[in-house]
Amino acid sequence: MAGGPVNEPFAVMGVVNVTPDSFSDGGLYLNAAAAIEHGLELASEGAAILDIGGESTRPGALPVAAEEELRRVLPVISGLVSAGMAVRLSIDTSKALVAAAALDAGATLVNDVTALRGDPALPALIAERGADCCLMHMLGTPRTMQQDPHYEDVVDEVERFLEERMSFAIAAGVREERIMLDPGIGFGKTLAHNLELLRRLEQIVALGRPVVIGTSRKSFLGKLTGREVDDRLAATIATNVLAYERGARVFRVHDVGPVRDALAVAAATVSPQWIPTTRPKSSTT
Ligand code: HH2
Repeated sequence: MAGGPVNEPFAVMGVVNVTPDSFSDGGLYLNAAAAIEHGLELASEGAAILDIGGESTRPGALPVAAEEELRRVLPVISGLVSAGMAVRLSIDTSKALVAAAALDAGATLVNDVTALRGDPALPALIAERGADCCLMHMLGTPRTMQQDPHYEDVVDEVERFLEERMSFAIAAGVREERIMLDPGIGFGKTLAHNLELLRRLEQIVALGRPVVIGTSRKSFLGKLTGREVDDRLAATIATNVLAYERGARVFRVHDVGPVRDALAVAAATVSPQWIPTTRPKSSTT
């Protein structure tokens, strides 16, 4: 599952939001040509996966009809496939109708932030197509999730939820080796919950499936640094490196190049049997 362009022991998943209202890049890539160009740029920076989404899940976001979501994402997936890059395409959706068309067009991974609780037709579709899927934890719905989220022990509860969702997916016919798990940073979590999940990420890694982590530019990083959404790259890198060290292997980010560099250094340090093959143009000490 992990494994980027030069057999990296991690995979960077570049975000391509084809939406007017995503929290950090809403409206920038609503036009298909701009979204395709952005996807190609992220691929050239070293993304192993591109995650294409047509519906924002930011706190307070309203649902989008399947037809509109399809209108946004399908030309982008087709355009990226036609460009013939060696990058896997993921569809960020909870709707079977959208996932089916995306898989037909060349996507191979379904990233469902509801962890198969949103559309009863989605589990069978993923099973039949033999697609990979990412199951993510979220408390409530995007409209309500940040209204005073509460847990007895956030890590225990997220772990139990992901274990149950994985069993559900397997019972629906999804092969275990197709499943990735995501603790859902920022989805019904306070700053303290997000930090606790990152601190004890090994507990989620112990479930035995590749762990996806999505901290990129999120508001808890703004709370910690006082920085606006377009100025949170350093904070994003810190969380991704920490998550790698604790066993996460797929990193969903907006800024692929810098995060990939940071992960290459982290991976070479933590797993010395892997060293990157990239050579700089000039040598320095
Ligand atoms: N975060 C977002 C969307 N999808 N999927 C997974 N698996 N994990 C995440 O952490 C995750 C996700 C939110 O980020 P973004 O897509 O940039 O914003 P928006 O939902 O506003 O489009």
